[in-house]
Amino acid sequence: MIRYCVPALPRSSPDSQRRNRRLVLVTGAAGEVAGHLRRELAGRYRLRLSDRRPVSDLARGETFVRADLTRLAEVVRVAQGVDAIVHLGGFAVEGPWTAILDANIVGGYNVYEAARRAGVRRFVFASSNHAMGFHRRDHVISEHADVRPDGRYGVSKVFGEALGRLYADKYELQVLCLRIGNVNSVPIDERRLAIWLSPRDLAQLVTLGVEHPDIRFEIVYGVSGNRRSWYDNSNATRLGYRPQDDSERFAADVLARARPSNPVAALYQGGDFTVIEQVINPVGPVRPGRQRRRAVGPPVAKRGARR
Ligand code: 15L
Repeated sequence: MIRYCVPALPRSSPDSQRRNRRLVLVTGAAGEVAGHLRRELAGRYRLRLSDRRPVSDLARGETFVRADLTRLAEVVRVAQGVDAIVHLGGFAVEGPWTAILDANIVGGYNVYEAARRAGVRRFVFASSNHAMGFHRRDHVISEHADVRPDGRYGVSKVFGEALGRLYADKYELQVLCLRIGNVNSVPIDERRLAIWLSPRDLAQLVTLGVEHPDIRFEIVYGVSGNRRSWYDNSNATRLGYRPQDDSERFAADVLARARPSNPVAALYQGGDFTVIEQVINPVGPVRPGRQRRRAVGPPVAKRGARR
């Protein structure tokens, strides 16, 4: 494996350089994570943004092409001519099976298959900490730990990683799976102190996936350099990841606001996802005139501790 370090982002450069920049397709471009990523990657790549919902605030170097991930032909069309795909699209929390099936299982397959049909060489897959959510918080896990999804959503992320392995082995797609914790400007609660991913650290990881010369198939944890992390992220370090942020500077504030939580959720890395059926995205946009609903679910059965 070649030692690699992400080159600094060129903030301004001549037109010729701008034209030569890699063209990167970002799915799920209307989402929150994409919003952070677009800001952080500004000037580094040309971005083709895609989503079912429109993205209207286009910056220089960005174009928008609408596509529905459940329609293969549409995804193949948006993947034409790109150097890399950053697949953020899909259903982003636990939810009804049909929604996850369409957006993440069918949609995930379509995006990998579109990469193959369009001859794209690089793929960054936004996996999730919820692929591993039934690991206990007092265990430190690496990318080699058994998958322990904490819901249908987590299962769909394991499926996306498995597709990545298949397309890497069979079609030589170069795949980086990021098991993303929680992307936000600041960590929002005690669990997120362990799994927080700052926007600039997200951008660094995505850049590794797009540019690292020697990636075949890799899984890393998408977290900042948090002192409270429950991940052994040495695979990311080996690839050259040098996180710039650590949630610890927010810890005192976050812990001062902490409320007692469900004891089962508090035991496992996946938190609430392990005990409730449908999770309202804690960092998602609130539509005007609508209150953010509290996540609800069936009564929680008492469980013993498990590995
Ligand atoms: C995820 O995978 C979700 O996409 C995100 O919205 C958060 O809920 C995050 O996990 C989390 O665990 O905080």
